Amino acid sequence: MLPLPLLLTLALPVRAEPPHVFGVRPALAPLYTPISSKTPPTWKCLDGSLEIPFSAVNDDYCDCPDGSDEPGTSACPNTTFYCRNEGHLGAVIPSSRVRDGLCELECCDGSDEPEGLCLNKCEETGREYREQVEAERKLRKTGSKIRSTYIAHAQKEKKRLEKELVSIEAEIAERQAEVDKLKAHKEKTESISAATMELKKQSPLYFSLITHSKALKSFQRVHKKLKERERLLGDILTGLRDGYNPNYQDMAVLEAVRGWEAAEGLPPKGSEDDDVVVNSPAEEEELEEGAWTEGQLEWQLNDLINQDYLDLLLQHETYLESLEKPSLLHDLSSYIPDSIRPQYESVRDTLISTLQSVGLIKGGSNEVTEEANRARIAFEDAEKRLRESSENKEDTEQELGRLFSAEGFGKSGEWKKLQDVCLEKDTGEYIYEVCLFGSAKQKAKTGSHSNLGDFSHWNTQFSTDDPQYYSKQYYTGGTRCWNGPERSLTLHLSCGTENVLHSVSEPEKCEYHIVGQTPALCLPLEIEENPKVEL
Ligand code: MAN
Repeated sequence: MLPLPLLLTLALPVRAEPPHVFGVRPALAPLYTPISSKTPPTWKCLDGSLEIPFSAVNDDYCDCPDGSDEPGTSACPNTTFYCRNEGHLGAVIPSSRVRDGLCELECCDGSDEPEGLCLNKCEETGREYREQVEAERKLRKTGSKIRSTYIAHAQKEKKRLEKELVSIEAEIAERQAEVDKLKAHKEKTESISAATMELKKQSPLYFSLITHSKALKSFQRVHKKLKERERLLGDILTGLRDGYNPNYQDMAVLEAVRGWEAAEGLPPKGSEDDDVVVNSPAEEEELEEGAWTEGQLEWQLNDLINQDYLDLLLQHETYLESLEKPSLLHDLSSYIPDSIRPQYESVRDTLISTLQSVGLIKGGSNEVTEEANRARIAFEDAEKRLRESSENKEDTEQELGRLFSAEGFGKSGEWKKLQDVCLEKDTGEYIYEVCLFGSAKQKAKTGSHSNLGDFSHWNTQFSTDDPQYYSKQYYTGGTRCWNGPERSLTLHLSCGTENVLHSVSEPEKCEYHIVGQTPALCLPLEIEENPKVEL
């Protein structure tokens, strides 16, 4: 144990205040009170493990296991030293930096080194610090006023969106009712139409058309088979004609070959040009007017067979009806004044369709089907309108949800005002454009531009309660860099009275950093962001 207490400064006892022990932060000062009942006075290590003479505190020898007896020296490892920095703010440094011959920046009073080694710069440092704090305070005061207008904007937006939601919900209810009504109408007309169609199918004309179609199909099948068989026989006879030996004088074979040659218009085998078709009997055949050629039979028969005969029947009925005289109900419209004709026609159509549905009057050809079609289209249109309203509702709900969410526009909605606000910075070579919460671009003066990405997230390294969370915006998924990653941008923001971009850098290829300011980050003065000094 060193005999002389080092750097132990006892303050004059003013109103029983605890002595000031060198290197002890003010909050812990009361714990360094000597036990005066003992002679000489003693002191207990802060962990309570040892009682040592008070003179052993700060004697540059480490007595306590927790190092608490040497707050003003570097004798104990892993302890801290407090410099009072009068005129400025007190600071805490590791004890290992005490009396190491270097003037610590944090200790502007030079108390970490023996007297005379370091100048006391606390007055100047304190003044500069206070000026800086004052400037920041003013900035924050002005900025936070602007920020509060942003918050007010978000609240207005909330009200607007809530109102919009109510009206969308009313619209949905209305459109849903319309869909239900039109659905019922559609189903009714469809069932009437289906029954009517069944009746129409009983028509002898339709029946005959279907029979014709079936017969044609059968002919087509048989024709196909015969063609195949003809091709096969042709191959056999051609083979026989090419390969038979005339020297055998086999009359049956000779007859077959000559017969084949005649049918195909081929010259007798053995003559010159015996491959050339001279006279095809098929080509000679003359077609009746309107008769189909073999090619037409091959290619167009299917179309005829697959025709929609029901549709044909309906067309036929329409044609017949066009020849008939219009009914009294239809005819009456020519006597109706123009001003009320639309109302009249609407009432008339409803009446006609009701009378038709109960069988009191004959439905015009296709009218039932057309009505069913109209009902289906009206129903589908109404359904589309309902879908649009539902999507609109979803979007509005999403917008509302994002408005006051930490991951969206902030818990107070302070960022909403800046949605799609575009800021620019001209660096000479490029103009950088950031549309907040939208996308970022690097625009070349030549007119071309590269996408630097879309807003993706805040600074998720911090919790949403930490103001640092909102100090960075990440834009990702931009245009891919040649031989490199997709372009991306980190926007570093701090409190300022304007929304502005100050500087741009590209520390890694195609990874851009932009530094800017915004009032959205100016918290009101009463909210302390980061208490600088622990007392
Ligand atoms: C362009 C710009 C640059 C980028 C290179 C990468 O010139 O987008 O910022 O570094 O492409 O090839």
